[in-house]
Amino acid sequence: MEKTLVILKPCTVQRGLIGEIVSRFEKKGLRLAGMKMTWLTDEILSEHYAHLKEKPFFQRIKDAMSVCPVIVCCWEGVGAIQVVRTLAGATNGRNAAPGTIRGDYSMSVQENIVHASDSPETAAMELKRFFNDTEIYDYKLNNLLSLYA
Ligand code: YYY
Ligand code: MG
Repeated sequence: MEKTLVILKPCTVQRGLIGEIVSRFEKKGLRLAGMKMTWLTDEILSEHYAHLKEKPFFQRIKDAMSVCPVIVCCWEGVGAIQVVRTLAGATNGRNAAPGTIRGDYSMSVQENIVHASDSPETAAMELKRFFNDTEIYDYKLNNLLSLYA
């Protein structure tokens, strides 16, 4: 089953939207395989945004990503990487379609609520970057058992 990395960015923590955004992924039917709060360092952000290091906004996004702790999540499901990208919506919140996370909660390109891995290769790399193997949990979702056992 496919796994992908989502980061709930500092803007999401600051605005009190953690629960609402996690709820979007839960309601869609993705399985939460890992989750933690962590304060991202300049070092890990330089690695994470290495593909943008020539951009004029490189330092600005690293600063924005480290104003407070973030929530890193591993979501699992069939085609989870693309499913999560579709739920997230276009990078710029002003262009993102209504109904997407960014479309519903963001008016900004930088403060756009979530990071989501964009391919199987980056998902594998990014999950390794933010989680140890022991922090990713394999368990079955069984709604009836959870309700009545
Ligand atoms: O994958 P996604 O987050 O949709 O966009 P990327 O092109 O990978 O850019 C990463 C991150 O950089 C974006 O979520 C906001 C920020 N950013 C920005 O602040 N200004 C831009 N013009 C482009 C991207
Ligand atoms: Mg990206």
